[in-house]
Amino acid sequence: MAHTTSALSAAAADVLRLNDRGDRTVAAPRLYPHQWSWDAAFVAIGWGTFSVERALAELRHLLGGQWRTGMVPQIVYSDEGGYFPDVERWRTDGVPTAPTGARTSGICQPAIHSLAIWLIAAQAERNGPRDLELVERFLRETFDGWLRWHRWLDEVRSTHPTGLMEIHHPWESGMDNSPRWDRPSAAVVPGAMAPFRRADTSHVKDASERPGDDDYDRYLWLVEQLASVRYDDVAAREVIDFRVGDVFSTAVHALSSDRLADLGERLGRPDDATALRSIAARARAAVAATIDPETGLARDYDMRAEAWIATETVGGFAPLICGADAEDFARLVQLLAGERWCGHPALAFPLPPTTAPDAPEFVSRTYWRGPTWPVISWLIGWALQHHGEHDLAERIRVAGLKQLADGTFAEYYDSLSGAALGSHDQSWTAAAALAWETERP
Ligand code: 9WN
Repeated sequence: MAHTTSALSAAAADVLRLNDRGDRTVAAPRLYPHQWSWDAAFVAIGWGTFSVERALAELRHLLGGQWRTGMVPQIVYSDEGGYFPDVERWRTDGVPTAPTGARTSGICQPAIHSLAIWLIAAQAERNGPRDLELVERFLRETFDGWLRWHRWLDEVRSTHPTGLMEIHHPWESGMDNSPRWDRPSAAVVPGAMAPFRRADTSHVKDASERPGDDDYDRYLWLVEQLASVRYDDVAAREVIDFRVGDVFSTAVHALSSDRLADLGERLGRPDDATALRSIAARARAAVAATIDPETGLARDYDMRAEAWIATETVGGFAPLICGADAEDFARLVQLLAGERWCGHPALAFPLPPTTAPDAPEFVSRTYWRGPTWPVISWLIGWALQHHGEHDLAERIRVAGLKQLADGTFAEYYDSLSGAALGSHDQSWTAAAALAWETERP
């Protein structure tokens, strides 16, 4: 059923309600029955369009899973079953740095949360004093937690000479089987471990939409390696087969650190705001330094092989997320709008596919190897708008809403046929619809 725009917002809000578990939202009804870190941030943006209170509860719940190190974990588990790896597989129970009040995985995801808080605060300002008071209280109570998260990413995860944020598992990037990780993943050689059975392929019937079994062997092996050092950040660097500087996560960190600095100023924490501005500046400079002079795209860095990773993926547009100097920025805008990317004639919608359609690694329906992900389109569009690129931002918003008018709220879409893929009723897809509707000029 095709949705008109206001009906789309109503249907999107229904998806959030369907996946609502009171103070947290499951990422998808069956495939992802827990709270995921970056999903929760997008989802909070969605909730914020019609309930600031519920949006803040989402982020509060996620922060309840924060590690003593400052890490905000990739998954805060609920008691619902049906997902693998289950929490036991992580062996985080009893790890000295793990939280005691929540059961979590042992890795993280991109730090988009402070952008979410910033957007929710802006919505509260439009709504009036009651919501503003909720945001002020939320900030007083949680600012230190978000600050510790950003400091940990800076002090512990950004120590490599490239200044890029270091990840130890493809899941930490949120773009699990992206061609970005093909080369470093080839160096991951799974050893002996307890057998396992995947749950995802029983929910998503066409296995070609998901990562492969060999990907999963590597994912689980990396979990073994991290668990073997009990998630000690320094020891992990020594044992882990996968050590990569993730340029997209670095850009997200830069963007969010700036937004948290804005919030710190508002809260009367000028010193913390200054520290956050420096973190943002360092991360932004690291992103800029990765730009391939030939293609204009930003690159990841394989820290074990000591080599740049120059795949043509959406990760290459990282400087658009955090801002860059005018020349680099303009070149990327042109590239994104052009025939190799959004303007590619074979695309169902003029939206950024996760891999360039003419790149050899492109597969239009396989997870992060080519489909379009609405939240990624939304984030890029928001950043373009924020940096003054209104035309392209608006074109992405309009196309994004058209894509979502099928009402499936799919996890991702075949970038060539436009078919809905993965889970339906995916929470962050509903959130993207709500955010786009709210940004209507
Ligand atoms: C592993 C929840 C998550 C997203 C990720 C996406 C997918 C998990 C999985 O689902 O990853 O984290 O089991 O496939 O890749 O970005 O946060 O929606």
